[in-house]
Formats: sequence, structure tokens, C-alpha cells
Amino acid sequence: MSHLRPTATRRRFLGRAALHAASGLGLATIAVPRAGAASGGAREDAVAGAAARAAGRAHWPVLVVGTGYGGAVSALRAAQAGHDVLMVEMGRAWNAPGRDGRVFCKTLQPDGRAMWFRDRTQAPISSVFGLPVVDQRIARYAGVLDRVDLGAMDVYAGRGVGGGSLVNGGMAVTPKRAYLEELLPGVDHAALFGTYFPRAHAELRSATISAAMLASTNAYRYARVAMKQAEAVGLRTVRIPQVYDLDYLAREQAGTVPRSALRQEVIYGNNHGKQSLDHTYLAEALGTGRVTIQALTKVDAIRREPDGTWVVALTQIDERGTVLGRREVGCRALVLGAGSLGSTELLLRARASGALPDLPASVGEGWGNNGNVMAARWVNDRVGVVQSTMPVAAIDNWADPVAPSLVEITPFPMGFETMMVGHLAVAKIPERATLRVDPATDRLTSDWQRDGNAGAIRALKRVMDPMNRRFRTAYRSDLFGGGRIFGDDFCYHPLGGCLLGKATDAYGRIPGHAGLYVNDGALLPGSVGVNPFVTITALAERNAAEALLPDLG
Ligand code: FAE
Repeated sequence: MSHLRPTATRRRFLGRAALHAASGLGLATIAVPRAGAASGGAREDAVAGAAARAAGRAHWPVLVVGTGYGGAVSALRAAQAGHDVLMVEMGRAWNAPGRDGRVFCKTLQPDGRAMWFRDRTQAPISSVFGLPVVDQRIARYAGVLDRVDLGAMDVYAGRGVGGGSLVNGGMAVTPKRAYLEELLPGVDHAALFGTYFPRAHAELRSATISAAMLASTNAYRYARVAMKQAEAVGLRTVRIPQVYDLDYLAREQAGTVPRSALRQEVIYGNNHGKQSLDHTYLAEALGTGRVTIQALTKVDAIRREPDGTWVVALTQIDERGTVLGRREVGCRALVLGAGSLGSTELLLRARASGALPDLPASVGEGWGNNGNVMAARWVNDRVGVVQSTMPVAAIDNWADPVAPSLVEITPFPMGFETMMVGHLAVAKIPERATLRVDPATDRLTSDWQRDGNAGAIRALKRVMDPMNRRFRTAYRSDLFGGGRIFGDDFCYHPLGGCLLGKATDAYGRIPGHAGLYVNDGALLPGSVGVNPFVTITALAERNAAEALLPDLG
């Protein structure tokens, strides 16, 4: 077998098989066995191996923290260039079915699999028509969705092998080039848009729904109603790419395969159809035979030895949260892909503890919520009982000179006719906050202000008000608690904290800390104007190709 040069498809197949085998057996260490490789996962650098053995710890050429978009890209590209990679992920692998035969729990009847060590779910919507559709009692477990309290702003994040790709809405939107040029002046945008965005879309397997499918799929009636009303008031509507397999969705609609998008599944994971990272980048990375994923293992701290070796302190838990052990692992290159909050927190703690006192002063700065705000309208029209959870259409109001935004058309799949349509706005707002670790509570917090989203609300109102006026429809006030119309105190798109070209060089390297990289949403300055995972992926591809791989040699 070793004489074959595996194709990407074959690598993905091997990687998926390894994920299945490991999660079926309840193993936290996931790898495709490679002939001649050291057992137990630790594949040592020839030079650093002796020192690592003397220190009693494993040593890897490359260690990646987190298995989200940035981490997955970094691991795949390093492995393809011939480097052995350990990926450390605090969440579990999501591939083995539970006792009910499902990998992920039901959205409207959640259990411990729903949330990261909570006694109750904490869903974005607290009720509909006064029905408590969420916030149900659950067992404490290493569930797939986390809600991190940052003071005036809560942040949702995915936990598990695949990071945010496990829980997100799959919208794969390329930002406006002019806006990204404004945000990232030190980047070659011809290369980013000419090479790396297409590469990201291809690897993520995004596709745009055809006009015919959008027009004919019952489960997108809600999108058609909102598009028609938006167009009637002169707003521009667009179809947006998805990573959910649209062929699978068509088969769901035809009733020939088990339902996922048509069965209300999204924020607590999709049992079918979603081309999350464990089906794409991570499967391919594992399939190289050079990547080992250590799940249910958190990186608590990072430091550097005088000889330049990076050392991470790890805690491994089981799915119930029991600590199984703590240890240290060394590496030559340390890539932080723990997401905006995770990567920034590791750096803030390293600076505060004195482990890395010379980290740039700007670590923690430039954090934002990507102008996220949610609301819903009663649309006075039937929107359908069965609705696809995977949005494929939006109102593009970016040309608005007063309050630009992209307003996505989102479902409310309650299992009955609601006559309402949801909207998630991604608005251009200047508000940014600084992340810090609060010494009193020892928790990550921010100075985000409660009214920080006022501009995003204004942008969303400029889209929704004209439709309400024209169609005599109304905002819903029964979704976010307290009669509020806008869900403005939580976000899905945390960005920043370790900005490209400020806390790092133009490629995610931390200045003065050779071998330390940030390659995830922490690099982006609080806003990209669209849902961010394609941008995070494209930028990570660029940083891997133009900095990480040349540095690794
Ligand atoms: P991320 O995907 O968050 O991965 C970081 C990983 O690191 C996670 O698996 C963590 O568990 C892990 N981790 C963190 N700290 C540690 C540590 N100390 N030790 C070990 N592991 C650690 O980062 N974006 C879109 O573009 N389109 C959408 O439709 C969309 N919908 C969303 C819906 C929801 C409900 C949510 C929560 C997010 C959504 N997003 C969407 C946002 C998107 O998923 C997010 O921007 C990316 O996942 C961020 O990618 P990163 O690589 O930065």
C-alpha cells in the first residue's frame, strides 16, 4: 500500500475510517496507522528527540491546538509537506452513535450531547409563542456547543473534532474584496482572492443552490417568501454557498434518505449531510498518515524552553469531565488554531504568568462580534412546516451607505406553521473590544459594551422596517426573553484578539517568538462583513503556504 500515492479522496476515506474506528472504540487518540511510525503517536524529530526523552515528554515537529478551520488547514498542509503533526482538541470526536442510534442529539429534545458541560441548554432562542423550546435540563457532558460568557456579549463555539464546523449553519460566503482590502492592508489580495479563496471553497466543498432547486424545494419556502418581500421593497437578494451537501438535501426532500437539515438539526450537530471538517480537511489530514488527533484534551498553558522548544501543558478528560491525566508535550512549531477566544486566551495567560512575558502588547485587542444581530418577522404568509436549517439565501444590503449589512434568511423549524422568518445580520460596525483574563475570576472576559451592537441593530432595521411597513407585518418579540426584538447580546462569529499585522506579522507569526503561529479567527479584526469560516480557511491556507511551510523547511 505504501507505494501508492493516495489521492485526496483516498486520504479522506482513510481518515474517516480512522475517526470511526477511534470513536467506536471510545478512543481519544485518532490516527491512521503508518508503517514504520513510532507507536503511541509520538513521532519524534531526530534532533529534538533526545532532549525530549531526557525531559520525559513526547516531542512533535508540529503541534496544532484546536481542530477548527485554521487548525485543520495548518495540519493538512504541514502533513502533506512531510511533517508529523499532533492536533490537540478539547472536545470529543463525533462519529459514534449513542444509545439512541444518533451521533448528535435531537435539537428540540436535547441531552448532554448538546452542550459543553452544562446542566441546562443555553440556546440562542429562549421561546417561541411562549413555548420553552430550549433551555431544557441536560446531563453534564462534553457536548458539542459551548456558550462563553464574555460579560456583555456571549459567544457560541463548537467543541469537538471539527470545531465550529460541527455546529454552524454551513454558509460559506466570500467577503467583499474591497472591504477585506480595507481590513487587511498588508495582504496580497490578488493571491488571496485568486488562489486561496478558490482553494478553500474547493476543499470545503461549498456549492450554491441552483435557482431551480431554490424555487422548487418545499423546505425553502421560508426563503422564497422573505426574498419576495425584500425584492418588493427594492432590496437585493442573493443565493449564498453552502457546505451542506445539496444533493443529499434533495434526497431528504424526496424522502429517500434519513433527514438532518429537514429534521431541525443544526446547532447541536447534524447527523447527516453536513460536510463538516471531519469529512473534509481533517479526514484528508488523518489520511496522510502523519496526523494524530488527541481529543478530549485541553491545552492549559504554553511556554518555551531556552533551546527554543515549545512546550504545551495538557489535561485529558473523559466525556463526563473526569480528569484522566496531565502531561507536557514538546514541539518545534506550535500553531494556535483554538479559535478567536481559545488562541487569544492561551497567549494572554502566557503573558500574564510570565511564561512568555514579551508577547506583543496588542494581544487581546481588536476583538469583535462581526456585527452579529438576530431578529425575526411575522411575515403574514405560510413559510412551511418542514424547513431546511441550512440557509441558502440572503439580502445583500452592503451597498447601503448608512449601515451596510448582509442579512441572512434563516429558518424557524418548529414543526408547525409559524408564519415567521428569521434574520441573522452581519453588519459593518466599528465597535471592538479588548479581551483579558480577569484576575478576580481567572476567566476570559471583555470590555464589550452592552450597546455595542446598536449599529448592527440599525443596519438590520434598515432591511426589516421597509418590509414590515410594506406588508403590514411585524417584528417578533417572543424569542430572546423580556419582550426583546433583537438578539444582540450573543454572537456566532467571534473574531480577533491576535490581529494579523499587529499582534503577529503579516502571516500569523508572533514576532520574537520563532516557531509560534496563530492561524485562525483570532487574526481577523473583529469583522469580515460575511460569515467568517471561508475567510478563516483561505487566510489559513495562505499563511500555511507562505509562512508555516517555508519555515518548517
Ligand atoms: P473554531 O472552529 O472555533 O475551532 C477552534 C477549536 O479549538 C475548537 O474545536 C475548540 O474546541 C478547540 N479549542 C479551543 N481552546 C482549546 C484549548 N485550550 N485546547 C484544545 N482545544 C481547544 O475556530 N460561520 C460561517 O462562516 N458560516 C456559518 O453558517 C456559521 N454559522 C455558525 C453557527 C453557529 C451556531 C456557530 C457557533 C458559529 C457559526 N459560524 C459560521 C462561525 C464559524 O463556525 C467560526 O467562525 C469558525 O468555526 C471559527 O474557526 P476557527 O478555526 O477560528
